[in-house]
Amino acid sequence: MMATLGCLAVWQETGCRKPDISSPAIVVEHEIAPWPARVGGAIITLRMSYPGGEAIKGASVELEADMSHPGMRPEFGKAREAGGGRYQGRLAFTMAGDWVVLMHIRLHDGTKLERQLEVKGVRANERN
Ligand SMILES: [Cu+2]
Repeated sequence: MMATLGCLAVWQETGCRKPDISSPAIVVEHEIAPWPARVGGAIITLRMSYPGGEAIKGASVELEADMSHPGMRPEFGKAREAGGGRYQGRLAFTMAGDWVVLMHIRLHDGTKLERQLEVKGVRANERN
Protein backbone atom coordinates (compact mmCIF):
# COMPACT_ATOMS: atom_id res chain seq x y z
CA MET A 1 0.00 0.00 0.00
CA MET A 2 2.84 2.39 0.79
CA ALA A 3 4.39 1.78 -2.60
CA THR A 4 1.09 2.43 -4.29
CA LEU A 5 0.61 5.75 -2.54
CA GLY A 6 4.16 6.82 -3.35
CA CYS A 7 3.49 5.95 -6.93
CA LEU A 8 0.34 8.02 -6.98
CA ALA A 9 2.26 11.10 -5.85
CA VAL A 10 4.70 10.64 -8.70
CA TRP A 11 1.93 10.39 -11.25
CA GLN A 12 0.17 13.48 -9.93
CA GLU A 13 3.31 15.48 -10.25
CA THR A 14 4.41 14.39 -13.68
CA GLY A 15 1.33 13.36 -15.64
CA CYS A 16 1.50 10.92 -18.45
CA ARG A 17 4.27 8.74 -19.78
CA LYS A 18 6.79 8.83 -17.01
CA PRO A 19 8.72 5.71 -16.04
CA ASP A 20 7.70 4.52 -12.62
CA ILE A 21 10.65 3.10 -10.73
CA SER A 22 9.26 2.29 -7.30
CA SER A 23 9.81 -0.98 -5.46
CA PRO A 24 9.71 -3.72 -6.65
CA ALA A 25 12.18 -2.53 -9.22
CA ILE A 26 10.14 -2.98 -12.34
CA VAL A 27 9.80 -0.11 -14.76
CA VAL A 28 6.27 0.47 -16.01
CA GLU A 29 5.75 3.07 -18.70
CA HIS A 30 2.27 3.82 -19.89
CA GLU A 31 0.44 5.59 -22.61
CA ILE A 32 -3.26 6.41 -22.92
CA ALA A 33 -4.93 7.03 -26.25
CA PRO A 34 -6.64 9.28 -27.01
CA TRP A 35 -4.81 11.82 -24.87
CA PRO A 36 -6.12 14.03 -23.30
CA ALA A 37 -8.57 11.34 -22.22
CA ARG A 38 -12.25 11.77 -22.96
CA VAL A 39 -15.46 9.92 -22.27
CA GLY A 40 -15.61 6.66 -24.18
CA GLY A 41 -13.18 3.89 -24.98
CA ALA A 42 -9.49 4.34 -24.27
CA ILE A 43 -6.51 2.19 -25.18
CA ILE A 44 -4.00 1.74 -22.40
CA THR A 45 -0.52 0.60 -23.41
CA LEU A 46 2.05 -0.43 -20.82
CA ARG A 47 5.65 -1.27 -21.36
CA MET A 48 7.27 -3.19 -18.56
CA SER A 49 10.96 -3.83 -18.13
CA TYR A 50 13.51 -4.83 -15.54
CA PRO A 51 15.82 -2.07 -14.31
CA GLY A 52 18.47 -3.17 -16.81
CA GLY A 53 16.04 -2.60 -19.66
CA GLU A 54 15.11 -6.21 -20.44
CA ALA A 55 11.48 -6.48 -21.54
CA ILE A 56 9.14 -8.36 -19.23
CA LYS A 57 7.37 -11.15 -21.05
CA GLY A 58 4.60 -13.51 -20.03
CA ALA A 59 2.95 -11.25 -17.47
CA SER A 60 -0.76 -10.79 -17.16
CA VAL A 61 -2.28 -7.38 -16.62
CA GLU A 62 -5.80 -6.56 -15.50
CA LEU A 63 -6.95 -2.98 -15.79
CA GLU A 64 -9.49 -1.31 -13.55
CA ALA A 65 -10.74 2.25 -13.76
CA ASP A 66 -12.42 3.94 -10.82
CA MET A 67 -13.76 7.36 -10.05
CA SER A 68 -13.14 8.95 -6.69
CA HIS A 69 -16.77 9.56 -5.75
CA PRO A 70 -19.09 6.85 -4.41
CA GLY A 71 -21.76 5.09 -6.41
CA MET A 72 -19.75 4.49 -9.58
CA ARG A 73 -19.20 1.03 -10.90
CA PRO A 74 -15.55 0.32 -11.76
CA GLU A 75 -14.71 -0.47 -15.35
CA PHE A 76 -12.49 -3.45 -16.11
CA GLY A 77 -10.29 -4.50 -18.98
CA LYS A 78 -7.60 -7.02 -19.70
CA ALA A 79 -4.36 -6.05 -21.36
CA ARG A 80 -2.92 -8.46 -23.92
CA GLU A 81 0.76 -8.97 -24.51
CA ALA A 82 1.82 -7.23 -27.69
CA GLY A 83 5.54 -8.05 -27.86
CA GLY A 84 8.64 -6.27 -26.62
CA GLY A 85 7.31 -6.06 -23.07
CA ARG A 86 4.24 -4.18 -24.22
CA TYR A 87 0.73 -4.91 -22.99
CA GLN A 88 -2.32 -3.28 -24.44
CA GLY A 89 -5.94 -3.20 -23.35
CA ARG A 90 -9.16 -1.22 -23.50
CA LEU A 91 -11.02 0.60 -20.80
CA ALA A 92 -14.11 2.76 -20.88
CA PHE A 93 -14.26 6.11 -19.14
CA THR A 94 -18.00 6.30 -18.63
CA MET A 95 -18.19 9.79 -17.15
CA ALA A 96 -16.28 13.06 -17.34
CA GLY A 97 -14.09 13.86 -14.33
CA ASP A 98 -11.19 12.39 -12.40
CA TRP A 99 -10.36 8.70 -12.75
CA VAL A 100 -7.76 6.37 -11.33
CA VAL A 101 -6.55 3.47 -13.45
CA LEU A 102 -5.32 0.50 -11.43
CA MET A 103 -2.97 -1.97 -13.06
CA HIS A 104 -3.03 -5.38 -11.43
CA ILE A 105 0.12 -7.02 -12.75
CA ARG A 106 1.15 -10.62 -12.28
CA LEU A 107 4.58 -11.65 -13.54
CA HIS A 108 5.17 -15.11 -14.97
CA ASP A 109 6.82 -16.20 -11.69
CA GLY A 110 3.67 -15.24 -9.77
CA THR A 111 4.94 -11.95 -8.35
CA LYS A 112 2.12 -9.46 -8.09
CA LEU A 113 2.48 -5.74 -8.55
CA GLU A 114 -0.04 -2.99 -8.28
CA ARG A 115 0.44 0.29 -10.04
CA GLN A 116 -1.95 3.15 -10.34
CA LEU A 117 -2.26 6.10 -12.52
CA GLU A 118 -4.34 9.20 -12.02
CA VAL A 119 -6.24 10.33 -15.07
CA LYS A 120 -7.58 13.72 -14.13
CA GLY A 121 -10.13 15.73 -16.02
CA VAL A 122 -11.46 13.18 -18.47
CA ARG A 123 -13.38 15.38 -20.88
CA ALA A 124 -16.99 15.20 -21.85
CA ASN A 125 -17.60 14.64 -25.54
CA GLU A 126 -18.89 17.57 -27.51
CA ARG A 127 -22.52 17.21 -28.52
CA ASN A 128 -23.86 18.33 -31.84
CU1 LIG B 1 -18.44 9.29 -11.81
